[in-house]
Amino acid sequence: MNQIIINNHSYELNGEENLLKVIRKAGIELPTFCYHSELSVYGACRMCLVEVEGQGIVAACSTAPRPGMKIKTHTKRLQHIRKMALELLLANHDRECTTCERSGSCKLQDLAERFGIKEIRFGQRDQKLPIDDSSPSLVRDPNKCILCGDCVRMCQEVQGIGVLDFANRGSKVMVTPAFNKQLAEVDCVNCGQCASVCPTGALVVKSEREEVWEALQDESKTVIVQIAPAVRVAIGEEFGGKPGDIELGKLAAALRRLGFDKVFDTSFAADLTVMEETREFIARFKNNERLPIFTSCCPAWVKYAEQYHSDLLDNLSSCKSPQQMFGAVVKRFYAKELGIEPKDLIVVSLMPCSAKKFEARRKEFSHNGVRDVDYVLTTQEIARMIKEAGIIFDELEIESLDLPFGFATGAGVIFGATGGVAEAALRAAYEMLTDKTLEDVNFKAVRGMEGIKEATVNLNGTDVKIAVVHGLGNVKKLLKKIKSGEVEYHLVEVMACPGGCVGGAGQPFPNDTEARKERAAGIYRADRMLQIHKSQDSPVINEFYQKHLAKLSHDEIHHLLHTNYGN
Ligand code: HC1
Ligand code: SF4
Repeated sequence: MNQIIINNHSYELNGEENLLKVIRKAGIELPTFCYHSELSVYGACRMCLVEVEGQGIVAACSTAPRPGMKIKTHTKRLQHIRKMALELLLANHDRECTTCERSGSCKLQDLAERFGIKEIRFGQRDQKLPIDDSSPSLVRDPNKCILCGDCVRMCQEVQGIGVLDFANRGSKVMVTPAFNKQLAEVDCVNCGQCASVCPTGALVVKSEREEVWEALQDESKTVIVQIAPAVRVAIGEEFGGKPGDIELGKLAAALRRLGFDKVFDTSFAADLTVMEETREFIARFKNNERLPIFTSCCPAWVKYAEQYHSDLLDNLSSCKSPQQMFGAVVKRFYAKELGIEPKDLIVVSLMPCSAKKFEARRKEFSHNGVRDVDYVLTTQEIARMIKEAGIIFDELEIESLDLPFGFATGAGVIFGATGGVAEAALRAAYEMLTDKTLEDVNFKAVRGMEGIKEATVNLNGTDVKIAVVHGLGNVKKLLKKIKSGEVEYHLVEVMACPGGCVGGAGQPFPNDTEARKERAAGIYRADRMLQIHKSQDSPVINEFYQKHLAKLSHDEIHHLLHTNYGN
């Protein structure tokens, strides 16, 4: 007898740790603001209240299920309490929904509609709190905060940083960085994971849509776009598709209709990164020098290392990220080919990530006041632009990307999922070290959603020890072990966001564990569908080396494709 009764129907318990999970499995979408399966249970929003016979009203998220429990989920009393809670939240909340970045994906707006809230019986807070616009990646609007604490727990528990917290008492309680500082003044690494769990518009990724619209309408500019690996497996979600659907062809068609002159692929630059990073790794591996080498393509991780582990900066790969390699390469060679000044070639990136906006603004990536990457749009932002232009995404015929920088191998595409950068490097390292052809390109030990993965791969008789870590909280744990000598590796792939780039803060909502898994599966499907799986086999990469890089000195190549963080 392992049954539970929900609204007079019987359901089997199956080890669920709280009532909310049982009720959702029974097909009832109990509302909640503060429950996320990957965060600790807070139980503060009081939206998931249920009536348990003999026990009264309890929060489903923080109540363990017991066999024989009799539960009601939508009695008149519960409906009344939920409506009241919503009205109180709305009374304390900025209600300018039409101009809010989260309009259409806001949980508060959604529940107000679902519960038929037509009027709010409590007066609205009159004092407007200042908006924090200081960060290159995020905007924080405390007027829209409902104090669910999701951002606080995400930053603390999953990312291990803890720059956000509750401050003040009573009616003045608010979420803020310490001492009421601005986000840009504290140790925020711009990962945006706080915005990914924010149910309202209190924390959002900063928009650059206006700047891109302007560039697209400026006849004196050539505007090109690079598409990051993880965008292709998530953009479809904005148009009714499922996480993991590969929609690169429709996206290319939509981008041309928006007015982009050329549509290229960041994965081309990821192939270039593989070549550079693997050579760097092999040289250091052979000399047993500055090991482990840490990947450096994730800008939130780079900032994290700069802030907390300056002693490890020498161990970071000197490679620029693919986003920045792409920008550097096209501003130097492609602008010349087109016969235009680099400032008239506008490079837009489509990224799953909020930290890429910060990366594009780093001083290392501007020359004479011209940025290598001019603007960064997230997956959500480009979807909004497509909708704004009235383009019916579903009805588009798929189109190919432009050559040469629209050509990528599977190795460049798998960068988008945790483990992909390490796997792409292994596909190259094996052949560079052994001079043999790698037959099976699948290094499955580095795939999957486990927070810290380890693998030992035998290359030419030598064991290469690899770790793959994602989510900064896991990074913190792993670095502690590395520094204490408890574990030793030759190569460590680090991504700040859970799941790697597929889980970046610019991805569509919900950006949860399930969605990340499906998007990662889409990334590996995309690899299988491509003809070439190794960066070193790319004819475009090989031609690029011959045509452009062969003419440059070692120093010039270094300046173009590499950098030095923390200086
Ligand atoms: Fe990523 Fe990367 S994989 S960092 O996650 O190295 O954002 O997708 O574009 O630059 O290629 C992000 C993704 C992305 C870079 C590549
Ligand atoms: Fe914390 Fe990342 Fe949000 Fe910054 S962006 S406050 S580091 S979760």
